Amino acid sequence: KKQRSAILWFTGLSASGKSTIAGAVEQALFELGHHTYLLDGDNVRHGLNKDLGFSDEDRVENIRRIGEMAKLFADAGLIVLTAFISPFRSDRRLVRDLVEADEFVEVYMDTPLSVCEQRDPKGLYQKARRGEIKNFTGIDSEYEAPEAAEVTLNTAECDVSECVAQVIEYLRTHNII
Ligand code: GGZ
Repeated sequence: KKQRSAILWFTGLSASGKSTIAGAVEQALFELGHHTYLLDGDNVRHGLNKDLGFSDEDRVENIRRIGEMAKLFADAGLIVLTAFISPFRSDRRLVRDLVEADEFVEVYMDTPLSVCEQRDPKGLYQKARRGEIKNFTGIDSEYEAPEAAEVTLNTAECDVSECVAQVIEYLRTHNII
């Protein structure tokens, strides 16, 4: 049976668990025999998009390019996973409109800011609070939460395997896998 291509678009604050859950979902899909590709800061912001920073304008362009890239990988037949804050609703909408309606799965990491800030794995929230980093999402730059995400996860309440199961369940019930 041929797999359907799709874009699993993870969105949420820094330290909300996007990369962790996207990576674990990718592993689960691999074990089920699906072909996937994960786009995240490590392979995009350090490469193709290394000319972009964190102004509103640069974030818009970051997401635009990532969306176009995700579409290309989906055209190639892959299940694409993306893990970027993607803070603006209008940018996520533009990406959604690049592909068929049932090919775009928005996964909202609804982890509270207080939890993300407590985790602060790179000390970035602390720097942002001190004013050493400007335009930090959730502190002095807007995050517009999705209004109708296909999947909503809260890593403060669910562990990794529960979150993965929720995504896989969605993909199954919607005949994506
Ligand atoms: C938000 C920032 C910022 C600012 C650097 N605001 O937790 P991280 O470190 O590893 O992930 C964050 C990453 C966000 O990049 P994205 O490409 O996902 O952002 S966007 O979709 O808004 O374009 C964080 C780090 O970069 N970082 N400065 N000011 N996150």
